[in-house]
Amino acid sequence: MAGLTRVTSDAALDDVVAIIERDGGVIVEDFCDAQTLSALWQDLGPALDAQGYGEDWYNGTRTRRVSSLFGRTRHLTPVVTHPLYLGAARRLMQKPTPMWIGKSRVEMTPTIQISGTQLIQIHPGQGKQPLHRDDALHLRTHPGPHSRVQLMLAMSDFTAENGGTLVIPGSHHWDDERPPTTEETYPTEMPAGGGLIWVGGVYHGGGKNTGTTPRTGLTLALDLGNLRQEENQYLAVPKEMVLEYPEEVRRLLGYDRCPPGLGWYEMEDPYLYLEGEDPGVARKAS
Ligand SMILES: O=C(O)CCC(=O)C(=O)O
Repeated sequence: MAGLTRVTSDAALDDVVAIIERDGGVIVEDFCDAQTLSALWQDLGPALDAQGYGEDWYNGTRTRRVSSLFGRTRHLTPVVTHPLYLGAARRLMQKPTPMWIGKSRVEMTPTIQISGTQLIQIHPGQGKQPLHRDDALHLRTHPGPHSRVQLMLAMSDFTAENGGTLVIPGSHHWDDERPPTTEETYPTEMPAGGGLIWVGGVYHGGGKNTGTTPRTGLTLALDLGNLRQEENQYLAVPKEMVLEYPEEVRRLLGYDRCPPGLGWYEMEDPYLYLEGEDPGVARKAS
């Protein structure tokens, strides 16, 4: 097959979900508006400039990475709640799961949550990253149900020369015996503001930068709510900043309870703790 299908933000969610199910990913050419992109650069650019290169072959010795993104900028809400990204993530992962509780046959629908966040700047001279599946973090076997939907927002133009993410379309259908090869990859080419959305079972990796300028991407992962978050969002985002986000984002950051009962605090929805009095503090004081 050819590279990934390209759509624009006004594409129908049903169509985008069908493309992702088939190919494992899609490119949304106009994912992020120029104002948001510029605000993200303003907040995150200095941290990137202050960061040294990675020190190992996987993270890249000519690559700079910055994490804790929801704690460093207040401009990620339109990115994580983009209707095609969040919409596709919900449709692909939040599948009702039937179970018996006593004599009752019930269905439970899992939540989803923000997992890892990183700004990744690949500099000239950086070689290609080993191809991998991001859901391997959760020791998943393949093929199987989707447990991660990832986004790469192009903060600068992505080209074949400057290290645009290499993707093997359709590889989420493969089993765990078939190895990925560079020959099967397609580079992600998209203008700054474009977004690559892909599922965790797709083989991909950062490309080789043979150009003269760095390539910068902002990546976010949404995972099923019953899995451990890749990045510890409770430490990455100070509580005062969590409170500045709308309810949907606070819940995505992990202040939510995944049915039937994961993540509770004092036997309640942890979201209640954010705004109200902390029952744990009251208990410790008594
Ligand atoms: O930077 C990229 O294009 C992909 C990076 C990636 O897949 C990773 O670091 O795990």
